[in-house]
Amino acid sequence: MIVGRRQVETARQEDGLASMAGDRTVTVRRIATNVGAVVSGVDLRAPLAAETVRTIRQALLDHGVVFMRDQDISREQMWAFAEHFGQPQASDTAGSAEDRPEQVATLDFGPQRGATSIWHADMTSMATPPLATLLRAVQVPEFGGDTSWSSMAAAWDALSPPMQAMLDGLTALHVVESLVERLKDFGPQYRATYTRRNGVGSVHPVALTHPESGRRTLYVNEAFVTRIVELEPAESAAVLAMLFRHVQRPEFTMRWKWRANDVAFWDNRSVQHYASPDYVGPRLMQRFALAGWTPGKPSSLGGAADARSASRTDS
Ligand SMILES: O=C(O)CCC(=O)C(=O)O
Repeated sequence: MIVGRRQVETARQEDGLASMAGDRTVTVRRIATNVGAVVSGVDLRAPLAAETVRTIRQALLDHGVVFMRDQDISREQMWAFAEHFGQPQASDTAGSAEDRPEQVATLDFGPQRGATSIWHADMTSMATPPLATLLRAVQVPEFGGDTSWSSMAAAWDALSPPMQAMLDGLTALHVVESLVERLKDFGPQYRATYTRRNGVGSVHPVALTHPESGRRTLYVNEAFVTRIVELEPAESAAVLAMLFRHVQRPEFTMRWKWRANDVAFWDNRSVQHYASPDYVGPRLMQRFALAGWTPGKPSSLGGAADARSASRTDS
């Protein structure tokens, strides 16, 4: 179900003209009903006009994930783009404000690819999971290796009012251990680094009000959630099985077929994603995230960046 306000916003954007940046027209085009938009007319090799940053930020809030094609950019240029929206970190779990773009790895998940072929928001086992994530395709297979995203606001809206009332106010336990298992041989090393800094898990609300869009969203994912705390184990297992299936409904989702130099940028507060492991040959991606937010608490895209530029101005 799409609420009226969103339909109006969407119609406004569908005329394609979002803003002018220098002599370029920046356009935002939806690619599915509930999630995903392509932003065109942006060149991430050049400094971005403030209006372009605002357009991309709004597109991310409206659509959960945005894509920019043909971005043959360096790590430094991708990092500089990300800094408009928050504090980039090279590692979700061990990163800090001291991280630098040269630490961003070019990865082929290879034998660990099963780790991301499950519906998830990134690292929700942390007390402060990443706010948003960026992924750039460096080399893609001829076919396969698509990534899908699902709108957690659409998933919430489609639940019946009695089910929403039951879930409202409940909390869920998110743990890292099932990711450790999916990482296979790499798992034990990952567990050691992760738990030293982050413990083993966190409890977050089952449903959240998105701190910027104001939409209610479902915040449980199959990769990390093992238990709804307030329910009996058997009740919890049954409800979670229903919800993990529910978020996959095709009408909440979109699927992206990668080309080299595509950049995807998603809001971990409002979407889940799934990487299809159905490819042969190399699939090389560069990936990093924006420093975390506390689910259920205020947070904003651009909040950290705005604060940093304000403090630079003040001094
Ligand atoms: O490789 C992909 O398409 C997505 C990987 C993923 O799940 C992630 O970066 O969090």
